[in-house]
Amino acid sequence: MQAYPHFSKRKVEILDGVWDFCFLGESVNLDTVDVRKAVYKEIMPVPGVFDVSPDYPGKRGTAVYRRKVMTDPESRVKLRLGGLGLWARIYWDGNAVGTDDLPYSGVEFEFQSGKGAEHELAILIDNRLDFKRTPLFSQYYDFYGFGGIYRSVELHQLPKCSIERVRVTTLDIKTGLVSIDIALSGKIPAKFAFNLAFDARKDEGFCESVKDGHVRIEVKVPKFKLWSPEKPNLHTVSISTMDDEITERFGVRQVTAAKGQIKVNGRPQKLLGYCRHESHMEFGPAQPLQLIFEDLQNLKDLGCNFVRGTHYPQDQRFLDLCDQLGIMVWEESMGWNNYPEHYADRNFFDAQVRQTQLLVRNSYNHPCVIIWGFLNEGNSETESCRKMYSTLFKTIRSEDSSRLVTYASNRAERDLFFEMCDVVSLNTYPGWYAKDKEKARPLDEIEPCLDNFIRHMDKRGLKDKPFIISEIGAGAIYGWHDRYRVHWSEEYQADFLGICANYAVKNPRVAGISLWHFADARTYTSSYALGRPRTINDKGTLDEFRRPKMAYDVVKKAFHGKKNK
Ligand code: ADA
Repeated sequence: MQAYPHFSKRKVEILDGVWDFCFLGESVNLDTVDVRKAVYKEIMPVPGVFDVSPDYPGKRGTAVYRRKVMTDPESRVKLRLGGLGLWARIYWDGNAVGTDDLPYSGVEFEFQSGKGAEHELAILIDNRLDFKRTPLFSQYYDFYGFGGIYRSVELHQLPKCSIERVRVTTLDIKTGLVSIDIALSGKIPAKFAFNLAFDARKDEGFCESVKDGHVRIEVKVPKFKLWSPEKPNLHTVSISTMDDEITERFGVRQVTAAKGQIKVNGRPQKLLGYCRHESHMEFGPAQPLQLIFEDLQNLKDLGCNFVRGTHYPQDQRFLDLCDQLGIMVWEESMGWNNYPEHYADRNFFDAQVRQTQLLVRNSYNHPCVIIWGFLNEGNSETESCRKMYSTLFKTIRSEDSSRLVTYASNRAERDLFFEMCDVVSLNTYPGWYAKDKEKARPLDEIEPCLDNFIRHMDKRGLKDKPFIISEIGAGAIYGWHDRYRVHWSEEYQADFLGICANYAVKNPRVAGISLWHFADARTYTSSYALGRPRTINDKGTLDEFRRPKMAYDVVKKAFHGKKNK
């Protein structure tokens, strides 16, 4: 499955397959490394991560992937990478053409192909934990930092003037009026002549002035149908010239927040769902389509209409499928409990801004994405961190004013920045990381803790902002049962999630919930793992192989509006 956008006129080669592979070592100096000297005795799949493979399990170091590609001589080419980690440098015929320090981000590199038709493409990957090189990922994050090429790689041969992306923004849900923003690159004319066709219908000719490489027009989508979670109608728009054509898919829909509610096309939606990591014991983040699809089937079966894609930009195929299935998504850039010292670091600050901007640009046309987020559980209680938060809000809002913006806070009453949000989101673990360790029944902490926070919001004047419980959960080891219904047993987790899911369903002050989390996932392999049996974050309602735990049926009943006994 190739995610949107599609390009039907230019030469596009999907480079997925088997590449040559060489693991260079654990202490390679990246300033002096010469990829031309690599000796390729092995092969590896792309997409794929070497550190889940039986030959390199858990290995950290530097590796290089290589393959041959063909292009027309002296052509302008673009390499589109769906996402990789943790850090990469790209070489074309032995020369560096770009670096990527944004794990999971979709990135592009444009360059000249040079002489001849056959070329060597090499991607140097480094998955060592180094704050300087990869400021967005640190060892203490509670999810595994994989090494490899996570998603598809495409090579495009570009015409003289190429159509890069088209952004479609709904302006009026009554008439189907949308704005179309076409981004061009290469030899850009002062006036751009193109054809536009919705849903592969007859096209219409336009000739418009270009401003800063963009053409903007407003048009009505003929015979449009609104996108909603209940009826996920989609449209396509194709923009074409003599030598290039792009097709983007979009939905006509409007997202708003008012009086504590989140609305799609003016209709209140209660968001019921899960946080989900793109992680699997065998594939890491290089998810087969079948896995993504089955995860979504499970979520649908659970009664979910919402997924929070934690804690990084999501696979575009996942978002395409959510568009089709009517699952609303919160997508966020990467962060995990970052400190004021991180925000004070120029590299980190800059990488946050770049990844957040790319997040919005790459996923702009997905109607399923209704919320943008960033800095999961960052330090939002210290005044010196305000600049990082306000900059990210500004970054998103200057790219997109059609969605809601939030961040998942774990600072509760101490949080200083809720006022900046469209939606207030709280990660909280009463009854798990319990405050009162003397309590005989920690489950009793859950409802009062949530009630208290809602009272705090009201007192603070935040009553009109929708409230999402962005994380809440408890660990359970798959197959471990206990009549005491204690911590780590499937029984405890089922009781716990039952309380949370029912609370969210019944309480009108809760606009949404994303339970922590959908499926068990690999985490730390250091002593941070104490409290993470098997080095897995086992708060999944399904285990790491997607086997349902007891909580599955309990949540399913609650989300389907049925009362648990
Ligand atoms: C946090 C964090 C999650 C996970 C969770 C947990 O809320 O956002 O990524 O680490 O805690 O399992 O404790």
